[in-house]
Amino acid sequence: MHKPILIIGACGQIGTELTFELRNKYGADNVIASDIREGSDALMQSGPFELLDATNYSAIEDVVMHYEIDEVYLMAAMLSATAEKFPMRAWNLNMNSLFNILNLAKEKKISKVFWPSSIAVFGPNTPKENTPQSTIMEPSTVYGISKQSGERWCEYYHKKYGVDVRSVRYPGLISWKTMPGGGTTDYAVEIYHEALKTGSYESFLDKDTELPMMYMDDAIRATISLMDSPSENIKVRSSYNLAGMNFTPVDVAESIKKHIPDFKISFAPDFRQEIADSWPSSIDDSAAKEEWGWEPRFDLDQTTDEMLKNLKE
Ligand code: AKB
Repeated sequence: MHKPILIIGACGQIGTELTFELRNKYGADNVIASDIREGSDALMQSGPFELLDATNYSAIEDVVMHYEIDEVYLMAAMLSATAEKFPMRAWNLNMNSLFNILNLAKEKKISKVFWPSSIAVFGPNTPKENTPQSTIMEPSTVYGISKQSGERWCEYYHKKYGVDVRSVRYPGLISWKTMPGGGTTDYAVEIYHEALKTGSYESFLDKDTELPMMYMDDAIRATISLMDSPSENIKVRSSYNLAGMNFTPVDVAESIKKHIPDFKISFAPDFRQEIADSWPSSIDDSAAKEEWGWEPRFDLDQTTDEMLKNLKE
């Protein structure tokens, strides 16, 4: 039987789906969901839940001891667009939560950690096309700075203290179960909701802004597969590049038009354009493919099919 797992930030976009999937795989009682607020009824009713502040070390330690937690997935974070508005709050949340979990692992109170990084670790001086695993990283956003620092700390805790920490650099994630909150890639979820509701969408990113994206099922599969891989296969202890598909707002609109021919898109770029312009447009994820067998399954048209079908229901 798998040892108990704690998910911190379980009510967010990734956390919700990760909780369902891990509960399916390891049994509901083995997966403790936690967040600073309660989540959807479906999530709250699917297994144990604790209200938990990711920045409160002793509260996390109490939950870890109480449930005899072995693995922690730390999904709580402030995303790129919101972090530009609240830089110090973002820094405190994104860094203190990570230190809390790394220190619990250093003290051998837990044995494995998953922590999400992001394509935001890259910056305007990074090669934009097929961005390599190791390259220039000069993030120009608060969120990107916190994720890049986090990566350095993960690698440091692994090398110095033997902490088994694993991470991927998520691209923009597209899902129908939970809305994203405060990200720059959120347009790629909103557009499907608006296509069904009003038949049109005003994009806050410009028409030819190409970004790396991924359907949530692929992201969850990547996360669990990385955590299931033998430790010796995991050579990268900062964070792995992870790619699914790349597209622009126009590409999504064209894909939606195959189902809703009258769909209209317009463009009104706001402050998030500058953030998007500093990020890669495509990612080289060969290290993840070679070291732990990563392979994406969903392209843009398959994502559109899934999104429209499920949102309609
Ligand atoms: C964001 O837009 O901030 C996130 C991310 C790419 O990490 N979706």
